[in-house]
Amino acid sequence: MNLPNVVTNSERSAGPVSAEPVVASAAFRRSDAATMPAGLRHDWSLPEVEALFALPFQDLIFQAQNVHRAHQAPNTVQMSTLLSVKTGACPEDCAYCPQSVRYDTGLDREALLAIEEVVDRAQAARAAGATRFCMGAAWRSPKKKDMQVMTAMIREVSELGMETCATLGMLTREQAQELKDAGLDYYNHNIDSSPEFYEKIITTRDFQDRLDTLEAVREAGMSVCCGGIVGMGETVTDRARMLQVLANLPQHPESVPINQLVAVPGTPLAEQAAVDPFDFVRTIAVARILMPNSAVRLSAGRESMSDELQALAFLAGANSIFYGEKLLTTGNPDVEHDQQLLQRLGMVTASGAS
Ligand code: SAM
Ligand code: DTB
Ligand code: SF4
Repeated sequence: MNLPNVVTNSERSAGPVSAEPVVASAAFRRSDAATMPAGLRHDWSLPEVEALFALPFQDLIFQAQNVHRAHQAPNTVQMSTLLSVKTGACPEDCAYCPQSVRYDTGLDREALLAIEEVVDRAQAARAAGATRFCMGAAWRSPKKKDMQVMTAMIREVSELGMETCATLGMLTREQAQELKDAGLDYYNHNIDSSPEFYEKIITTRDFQDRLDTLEAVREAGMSVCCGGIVGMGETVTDRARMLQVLANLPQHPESVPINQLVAVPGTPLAEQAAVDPFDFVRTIAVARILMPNSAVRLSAGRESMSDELQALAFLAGANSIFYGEKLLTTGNPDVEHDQQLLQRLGMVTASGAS
């Protein structure tokens, strides 16, 4: 797949923009969401995207909020809970990642978890209000024996009535189809940054490998979760390029996680200076404008963000979070704190809880 600029028929479907109050669970179905009469765009030029980044902050947020209100249920957040089902000892060299075998981050490697334990954790996540359960594994790509366990695991989590997501590294077409057949709804595979910056942070695979897996996931009929990381030392142009690539895919990812780098001691990016919070929010706002029907997820890094900054990210168009005390190996805000925050902001979750 080489970044074509095609609008798919499913994305052309126009519909009325609802101004009704929100019943979150129904309103969040993006397939029902209204699209602009002209359809979604897949032909963004880099100067156009850079021009959005260059807008005065308030103009950008205003534009993002307008797009958000026209395409998404306002005041609503979708919550996914993550679980690392296989931790550490990954052969890849992603400079941001505490799970790479190449960096001494003090992380204990763990074997693939037992299916019963994963199902217990998924049940607990559902009880706490998560609607999607995302299983992550520190693999370059899954092996045959891994696929046998993962497909059985996905079947069981799916039977709980939750949406399922997995992030297991690169997939062949056959593997993508096997996961789909097991009931997997979403596959997370991030492009992480611009094609140009990518080789500065990862040398063990290339950007095209990521695009090939994304294409395999699409062909198998799964929803795509694909985003990246802000704060690795990339330029604003790199951020614009990353979002341009995502928006110009044949179909926008249904879910776009925007992670703020969690600078983990022992990784090559441990000493990376923190990103300006307004620049982080700008990235969310531009993602919202470019991909109006997608869920934009305020992802890693929330533990170090103030409530006010998170509120600003929601105002800029974020409408999804990772929910639960842990991401994969690093911390995330307490469930109680998140529930309080949503309540203080008058936000409801996709499951209808406040
Ligand atoms: N091994 C699989 C892969 O790389 O595709 C799946 C797991 S990997 C940990 C999933 C994503 O987590 C990465 O693509 C990256 O975007 C994000 N991530 C990993 N470490 C991070 C960090 N320290 N800060 C922010 N995001 C991070
Ligand atoms: C994504 O974009 N972010 C999540 C999920 N997809 C798999 C992972 C964040 C990981 C942060 C570092 C850690 O906890 O290990
Ligand atoms: Fe491995 Fe994924 Fe971490 Fe890269 S991001 S080192 S592929 S677990």
